[in-house]
Amino acid sequence: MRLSRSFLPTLKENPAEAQITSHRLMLRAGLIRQTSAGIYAWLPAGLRVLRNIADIVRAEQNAIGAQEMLMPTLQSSELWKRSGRYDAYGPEMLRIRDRHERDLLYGPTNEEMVTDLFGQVVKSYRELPQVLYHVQWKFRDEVRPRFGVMRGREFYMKDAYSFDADYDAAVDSYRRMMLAYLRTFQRLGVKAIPMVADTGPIGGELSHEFLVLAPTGESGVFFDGALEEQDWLSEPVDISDRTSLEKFFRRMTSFYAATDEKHDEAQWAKVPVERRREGRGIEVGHIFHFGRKYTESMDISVSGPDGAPLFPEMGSYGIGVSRLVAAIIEASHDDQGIIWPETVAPFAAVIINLKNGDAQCDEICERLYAAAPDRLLYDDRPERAGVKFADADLMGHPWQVIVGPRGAKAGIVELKNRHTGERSELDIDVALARIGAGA
Ligand code: 5CA
Repeated sequence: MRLSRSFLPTLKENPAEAQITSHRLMLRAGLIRQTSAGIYAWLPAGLRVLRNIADIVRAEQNAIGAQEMLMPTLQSSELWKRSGRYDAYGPEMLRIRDRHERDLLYGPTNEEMVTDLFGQVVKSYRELPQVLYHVQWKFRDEVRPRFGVMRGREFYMKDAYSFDADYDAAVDSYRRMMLAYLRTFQRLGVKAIPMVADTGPIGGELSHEFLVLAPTGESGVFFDGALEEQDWLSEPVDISDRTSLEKFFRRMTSFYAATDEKHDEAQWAKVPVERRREGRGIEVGHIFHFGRKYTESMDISVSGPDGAPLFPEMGSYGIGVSRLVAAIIEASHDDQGIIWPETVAPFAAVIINLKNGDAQCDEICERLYAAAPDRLLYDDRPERAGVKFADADLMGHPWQVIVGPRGAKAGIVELKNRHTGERSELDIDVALARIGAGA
């Protein structure tokens, strides 16, 4: 994308309405704009980040055999009356009436709808397990939407739902999902710590939250620092084998981690002092096992091995995709701006032309840009170098390729790494290879 023609409105000043860093930086870097309270438009750069996150989430869901579908945002009230949650959900649910006086709602979550669809399709226990997911907008009429997309009213969520024949199989599904989550967050470049959690209005008895550490987080957290050092991507787990899943889960849960609601001083005391980590965290994911709560209340069964009706055991598994954009920024920024992990960055690199109109600079920049125009941002604006550097740091591109007249004569560009601040002078092709845009 050429910056001179793009819709990437950066702001020099801090917007007055933004109280936390991620909200300020998301507005200043031109990622989002508020359209009404707690509701945001995603501008081109913001949408790129949102998509990159969702794609990694999808890849790890698919890797454990979850199947993607897409359910609508509007749901019939009838579905929610069957589970008993239509009244129970309260004022957070946005209720809508259509021209035929039918009651609809904007989905805050999808347990009812997915259970109903499952019941229409799956007839026998032999077809289990099934894990279904979608990535879709949700709406919760929060009393106090705040901190930008961190606590919005409309937000983007991946929600998955598992259906199993019995409790043990449901626990396997839960553990597979736990692994998928750990791998997802690691690939996203954030440390999200799994913690035993309360189940709240979703219900159920087994639940973990995933929290990203940040001083602005809403929950107090206590955990064993060893959890931050684990490499879940190379954890040897055979996801089709119960014993292997159990071994992984035992190892993971052997490290102490709890939010202030569940904190246990006696267990905490057993964590070696030098490994104790205390702070605040942002909830970016939440997984639940709740058994037959919905299949029974909605009367959805399949035929069991003995021919009698069997009510599948369920779990539901959420990731706050739009909240993650903010959480990643909270965890990865400096005074100059955002520092995107490479896997989620809107652009792999920005090309900074220090002298627009200089034949050699222009030629080199065009050549660099042509290598991957979809993934590179070319700052071709007739601005001062200082403005370009400041915007590049603010937007947080992992790499800056700086092209000035002196280097251009020798076919050399400067490469700056946003994360480490390291600079090196390189041949054009070497620089392209370094930013992952080489031939
Ligand atoms: N049905 C279950 C799991 S699919 C569920 O809805 N879980 S949840 O309520 O915990 O939401 C899942 C994730 O969505 C949360 O962990 C959080 O990251 C995100 N989320 C929840 N509310 C908001 C909100 N108001 N703004 C932004 N993200 C939110």
